[in-house]
Amino acid sequence: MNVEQLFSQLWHDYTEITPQAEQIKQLFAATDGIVINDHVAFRTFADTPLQLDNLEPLLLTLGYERQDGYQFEAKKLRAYSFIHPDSNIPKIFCSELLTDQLSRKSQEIIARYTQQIKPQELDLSVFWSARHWDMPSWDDYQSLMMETEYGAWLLAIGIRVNHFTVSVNHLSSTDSLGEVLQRVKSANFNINSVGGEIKGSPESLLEQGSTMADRLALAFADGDVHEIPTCFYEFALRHEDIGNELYQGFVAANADKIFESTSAA
Ligand code: OOG
Ligand code: NI
Repeated sequence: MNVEQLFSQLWHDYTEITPQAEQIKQLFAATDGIVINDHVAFRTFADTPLQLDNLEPLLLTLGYERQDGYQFEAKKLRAYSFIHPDSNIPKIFCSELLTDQLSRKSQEIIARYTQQIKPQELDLSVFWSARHWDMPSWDDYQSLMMETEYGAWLLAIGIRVNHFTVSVNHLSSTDSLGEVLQRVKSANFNINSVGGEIKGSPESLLEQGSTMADRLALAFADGDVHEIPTCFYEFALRHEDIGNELYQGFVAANADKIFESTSAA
């Protein structure tokens, strides 16, 4: 599978539970033609066969290079970003939940599910493999939600793309992230306003905004059906660094707030 086929598979998997992304993409395609993807993101559980260190080699095989590492102490996450030497290929942001830092109760809940992950030789299909464990009970989901929204999300959704990202730099109709977000709002989609709708500034070289995740009714293990957040769509505007190159990195302070796009509010 080449990188192009991978991203087409990922888009298919993502839009299946994130119909807003296809609608918003069409909105911009209508005025801008082609919509370029800046990056995608994945989430996983540390200390399992699906941990970040086991996913990384799959990306390296595709020619990606590890770009940087990030810590999110309050959220108990760590992450790596990956960049491809071919600048037309989207970047990848991959985080993992450091479960050993959670309360014993949360650790026990997560372990009951992650113990079901089979030891396996991973291939690229892991990136759209979703849950490797039974659907959680609503009780477990809610209990986890009180301590780690990321953990609850990951337990219900599993390993699959968490968001695609419109590259605002490549839009022909505007060079303003504020205008982009306004247009998305006018089409009746909710924007993540944690810390302000625009995360970052021209000075930090990366401005980002995102929708609030779509919501999908899912049947939990006890048979109850509940609507929960799935995935969201992001918009990124990159600025030139001192070498007059568009900054290609991520900004941890922005990311910390983008994570909140899957929270319920
Ligand atoms: C990833 C959040 C970070 C970015 O662009 O900084 C991110 C996530 O929600 O899993 O995507
Ligand atoms: Ni992102």
